[in-house]
Amino acid sequence: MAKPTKQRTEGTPVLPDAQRLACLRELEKKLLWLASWTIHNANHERPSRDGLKVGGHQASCASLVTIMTALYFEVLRPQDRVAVKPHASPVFHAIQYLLGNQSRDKLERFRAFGGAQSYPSRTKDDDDVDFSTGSVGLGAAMTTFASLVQDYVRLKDWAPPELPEGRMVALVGDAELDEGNIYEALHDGWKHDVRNTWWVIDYNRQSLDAVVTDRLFGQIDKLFDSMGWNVITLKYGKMLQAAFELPGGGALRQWIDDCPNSLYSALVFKGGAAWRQHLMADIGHASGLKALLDSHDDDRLAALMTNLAGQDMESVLEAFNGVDDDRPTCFLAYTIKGFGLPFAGHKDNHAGLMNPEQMATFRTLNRISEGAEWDRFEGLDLPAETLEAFLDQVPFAASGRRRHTAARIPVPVRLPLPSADTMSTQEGFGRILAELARDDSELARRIVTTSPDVTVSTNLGGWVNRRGIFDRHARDDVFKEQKVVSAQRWAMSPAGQHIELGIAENNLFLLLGALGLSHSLFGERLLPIGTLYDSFIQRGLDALNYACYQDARFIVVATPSGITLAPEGGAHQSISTPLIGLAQDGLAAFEPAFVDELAAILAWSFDYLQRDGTHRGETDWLRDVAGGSVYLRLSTRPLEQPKRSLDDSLAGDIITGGYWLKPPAPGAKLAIAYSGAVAPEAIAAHDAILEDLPGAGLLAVTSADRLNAGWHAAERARQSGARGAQAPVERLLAPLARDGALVTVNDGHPTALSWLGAVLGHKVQALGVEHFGQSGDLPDLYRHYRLNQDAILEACAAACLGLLPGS
Ligand SMILES: Cc1ncc(C[n+]2csc(CCOP(=O)(O)OP(=O)(O)O)c2C)c(N)n1
Ligand SMILES: [Mg+2]
Repeated sequence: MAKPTKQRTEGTPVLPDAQRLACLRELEKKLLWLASWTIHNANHERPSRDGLKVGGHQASCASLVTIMTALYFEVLRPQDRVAVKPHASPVFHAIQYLLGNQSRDKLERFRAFGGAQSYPSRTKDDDDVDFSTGSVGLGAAMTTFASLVQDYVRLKDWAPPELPEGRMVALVGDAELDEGNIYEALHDGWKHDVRNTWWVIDYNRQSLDAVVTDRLFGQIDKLFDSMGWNVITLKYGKMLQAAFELPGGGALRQWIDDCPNSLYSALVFKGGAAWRQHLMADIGHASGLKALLDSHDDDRLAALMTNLAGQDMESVLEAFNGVDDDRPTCFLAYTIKGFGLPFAGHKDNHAGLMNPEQMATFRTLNRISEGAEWDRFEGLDLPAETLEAFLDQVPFAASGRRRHTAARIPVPVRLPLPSADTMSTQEGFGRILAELARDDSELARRIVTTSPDVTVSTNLGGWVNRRGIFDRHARDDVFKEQKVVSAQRWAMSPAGQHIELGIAENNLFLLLGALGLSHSLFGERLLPIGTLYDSFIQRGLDALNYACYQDARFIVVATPSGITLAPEGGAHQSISTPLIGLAQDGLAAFEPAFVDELAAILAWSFDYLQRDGTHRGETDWLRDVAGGSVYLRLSTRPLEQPKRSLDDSLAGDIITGGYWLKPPAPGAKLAIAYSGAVAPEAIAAHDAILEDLPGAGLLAVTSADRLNAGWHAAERARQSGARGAQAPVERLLAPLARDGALVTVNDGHPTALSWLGAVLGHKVQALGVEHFGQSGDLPDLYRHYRLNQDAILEACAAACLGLLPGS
């Protein structure tokens, strides 16, 4: 469905074909050496201090060396972005080493502290990784969404003029296609008419444990074709193609086509004599076959039979250079895992490492002398100057650093505050965004929202009605045209600012990841907001983790949440998400109770998303200098709103993570701490206690995550000698008597707040939800799960009586 458009004219190779090919073949050889040596060095040459195997994947690297040589040294342009198959990381680092962007020191410390990372990492490596990879399947999917984001930015005419349209390229292990997220991404990609995306499948027919099912290629072919992709199969290399033209060649081709993957792999491992024996036994009677085989000695026969197009430089270049349109394209590249290494084709080769003897043989083969292992051109046939000159003209490296930056979008200190006596945080969120949508500000223009089919039910409708839905093509709202009354106006156009996704939550987080890297990938800042039901965060959790790991910047609004979602019941009622909020790195989690708190948090979040300072260590308690993403856990429970106007100090406390809604008297023996939608129960219980304990405090925890982070940071700082360090939560709890008690209450796992007792050593009675919810109304559910006023009072009584086990 994507319309092909001719797009690249630049980058015509400067060298004659034969010379170019010769250089590429030399570099291909060098990459295989360097990748293998990097892993060998880490495992055998570097002293081990802990007895752990260091690991690395020499066979997986060998599988992709030809393809990566062709891509990086000829085909790619600086504007292209690549997700490299995770276990081909050493090949990537070696490429950057040859291009002068990676140091020898980092290669020598591959998989060691501060060295090149085991799997390419945007944040931990410094040699220009475009997309981190590691959890298989996610890198590939990420390219699809990055391509969508590229279109979003370009269709708004924002793209910097000097930055041409790029291709989003994924180098994908064939077993990665087992991951369900691949299919979800293809499906949503199809809906969005994705283009400029290449997936190169390293079809070595091996995974970690095993050889893959026979004839998988047929499935792959059909699948990509059905999703509107162009499929280019690279099966036979030039040598085999030539052999097929000889007498007996037809039979040979048929034999290979029919050969089960396992047998092919086993014969690859066994070598020339085994090939000959098998071929003779199976098709020796075919006319011309024996002569064809006899014209090859064992080594040459092995070379012929393993001449697959994915590892044949000419075939690979032909395939890549032959594409001149923007259709999404899948290259199904036949390869051999471990090609060129002693365990080529062996089914157990995934984590296999060459032993020192095998490495010595490999070294001889590569003509590498002792001490010259890291020399860039040692052992190659072409002179170093020729190769150096070739590397100097590599188009991919032409413009130096490929990461971009974007100016900050100004954010007002306060956002418009919806007025209503009673409101839920979810409704407040929708109204704040709808109000922003009226605005002609840069902030409003740069916000992009997305949701996996829960746009309306998470209250984004108002925003979408004003800002429209993004689509590469203008599409009318048929319901509106037909005068069917609806509150939702869903016209689509390139100007729209909401990207509607199918239900797959994985795709939501991958899209947020891509949108949240727009400033770095495409030089244009976006402020992405994604909404989903809180319980379904877990459905997309790995993609959320993946987005955070790349340091993408976004706001995820999860609503509704907890058993407060009362009638919906059961597994829709999230329990553990507050703990995800606490533990997920790169994500500041908030659970406000009131809409004025939410407005303050949102305003801060838009700024926090854009920060990029260097984390200052333990004195930067909350990592506020470096910035990050934000998770808001909201609710549909309408709450009476406090009548107050937030001053800067209170707004600051809300961002820090908590404030005293009712401050305790100095030396108070009791305080109730609550988060989110259970505020009315906490407030009522607190009121009731005041008769007996007039000094009791009521602590509103807006971000358990940030309070907790600050506490741990302060502890670490004191351990390291900064004796005066004090965390915000320590300051907050300081007025309470040391032998006082805390009752904590939240609609989620109680551990999210119960740690508060450990800060200064207060006894804790923790209320929360530990078991699956069920349908009901709030009185029944809060009673059953012990979140109601009575339960809080009982907990307060137990706390004051100091009830301990056995007492
Ligand atoms: C989500 C996830 N599950 C499991 C793994 C562990 N793992 C790493 S590589 C691999 C097999 C990959 O096979 P393939 O994609 O075909 O790559 P090849 O090494 O054959 O090129 C597995 C299971 C992982 N990295 N990520
Ligand atoms: Mg494989």
